[in-house]
Amino acid sequence: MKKLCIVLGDQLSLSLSSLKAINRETDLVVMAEVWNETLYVKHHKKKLVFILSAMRHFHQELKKSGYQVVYHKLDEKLKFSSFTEVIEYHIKKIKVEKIVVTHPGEYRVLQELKSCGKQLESNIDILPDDRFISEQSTFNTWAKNRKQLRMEYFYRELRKRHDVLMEEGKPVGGKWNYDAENRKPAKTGLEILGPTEIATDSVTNEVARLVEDNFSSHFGDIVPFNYAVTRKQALIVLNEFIEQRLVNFGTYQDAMIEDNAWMFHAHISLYLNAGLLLPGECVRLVEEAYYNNKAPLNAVEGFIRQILGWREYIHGFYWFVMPDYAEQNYFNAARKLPEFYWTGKTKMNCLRQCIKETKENAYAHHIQRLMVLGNFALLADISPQDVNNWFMVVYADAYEWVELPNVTGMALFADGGMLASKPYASGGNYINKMSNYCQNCHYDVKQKTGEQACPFNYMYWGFLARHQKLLSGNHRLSMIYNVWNKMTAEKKQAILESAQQFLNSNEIQ
Ligand code: FAD
Ligand code: DLZ
Ligand code: SF4
Repeated sequence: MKKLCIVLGDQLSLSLSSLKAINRETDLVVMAEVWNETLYVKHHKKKLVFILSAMRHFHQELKKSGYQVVYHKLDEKLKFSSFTEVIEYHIKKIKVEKIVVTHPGEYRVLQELKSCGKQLESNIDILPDDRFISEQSTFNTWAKNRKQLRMEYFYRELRKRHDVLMEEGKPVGGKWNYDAENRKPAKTGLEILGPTEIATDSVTNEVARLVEDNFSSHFGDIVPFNYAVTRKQALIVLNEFIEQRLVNFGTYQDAMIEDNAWMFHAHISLYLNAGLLLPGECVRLVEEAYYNNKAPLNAVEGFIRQILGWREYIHGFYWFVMPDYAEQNYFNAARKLPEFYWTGKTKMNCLRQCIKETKENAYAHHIQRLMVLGNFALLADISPQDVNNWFMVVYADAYEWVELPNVTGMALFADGGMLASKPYASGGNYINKMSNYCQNCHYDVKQKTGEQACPFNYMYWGFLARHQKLLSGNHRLSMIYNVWNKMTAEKKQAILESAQQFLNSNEIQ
């Protein structure tokens, strides 16, 4: 009798709880490329190449570490649609005492594994997901009985609990948060090194051919492919970030520059989310960089807040609010996603740039996702279902546990404020301040109404006016509603007419 350990495609860590629970010489590990996982959303081609290549490399690593592993490739004679079919197949072949799996990242997969256990009448042990710093119970205990679930307070708890950037029980430097220093636009002449590029090998090339042959209708470019596909390579990316870009990470965290997709960001979310890097090691290495005087506190605290704060919070939040959360639609937004989100064909330069880079890289940084791509969808009342689908498709780091709260909660405020304290809505001014996109735009960011005016400007007010009943009670919006209420009737009418004309125009069909 053996244990059957299923390692999912985003669980590529040798320290995984399921691997720790088996005997590497006698029990069996199974990894499988299955059609349902490649097709449940039409993933960006680059994401497919990344995941499948990283899975195949991890299989080699498991073998080297002495595990008994069976690996099923997508294009082999023996094809599997689902994890259930894979488990069923192995249960028929060998006597299985128990199935062991680390808790999956997505609710959908958890349901599948649970019902598979029932259906096959086999024991299935779902072990805690140890690819995060905190356990789910920590979030649940923190969240229970709280009126509001704000990231900042969960982050402070974790700083204390894990003793990160702490000195005698107080935050290093005296403040928890240096965000106010992290909002600078990029100045001209700033030197920004390109991202770390990892050369492809024969495994990745083979997977790239498989993806081209089988998923040609999916969005996105495969070439150039410079992503890491092993832990060793991912550590190179992380270390180069710490050596070269961390120093400026904080200051220019929100800045956007035309034709520079990478800025001073780390580009590691796809590795963290697939298990190639662990959040704890990223936090410790960056903290060390601070104590070794390699980077200032605003950069180090800013980065640590992204991982120890946002990433942990988002993960805990997802499992706390699922499954109902997937249905949230506070504004009853129903417009379908404009075609330009796929083609990039729009006169709005900010959106054109972000979509072009997303297509090329399966990557955009946070402010591009939030304040350009998400902001437009919010202002135009685009259906949360469509927006979530788009964000799940286009990014190499997208899994529902992280994509859904970021889109439904942060970008769209479609949960009515469970995650964010107010909608991240903004006019063109913000984009103009934080980027140089407006310099090359068909529209004029300074104009508020009329054909030439920046659509973000009138759409911003149009959104606030449409949803005044739902939003005017929010004290963080009271100043802005005061401005709206004081506008003359003519001005309001001109804004609303411009917004209506734009929303009915070809530009957003
Ligand atoms: P950096 O800016 O260098 O930050 C470092 C790390 O912090 C990231 O690698 C990531 O692991 C973590 N992090 C930062 N912000 C967040 C956040 N809000 N939530 C969770 N982790 C965070 N992130 C994903 O990993 N997958 C997604 O599908 C995803 N979808 C998003 C959708 C929207 C609308 C928004 C606004 C944000 C989304 N994010 C998502 C969060 C964030 O944009 C990405 O994690 C980040 O851009 C990844 O790039 P990076 O590694 O260069 O990050
Ligand atoms: C994303 C993904 C893809 C594209 N393909 C596979 C696959 O073939 N086999 C697999 O085990 N995992 C894959 N994954 C990752 C899973 O979708 C992921 O494990 C679940 O979304 C749970 O988070
Ligand atoms: Fe975007 Fe408006 Fe600036 Fe054009 S003018 S780039 S639409 S913010």
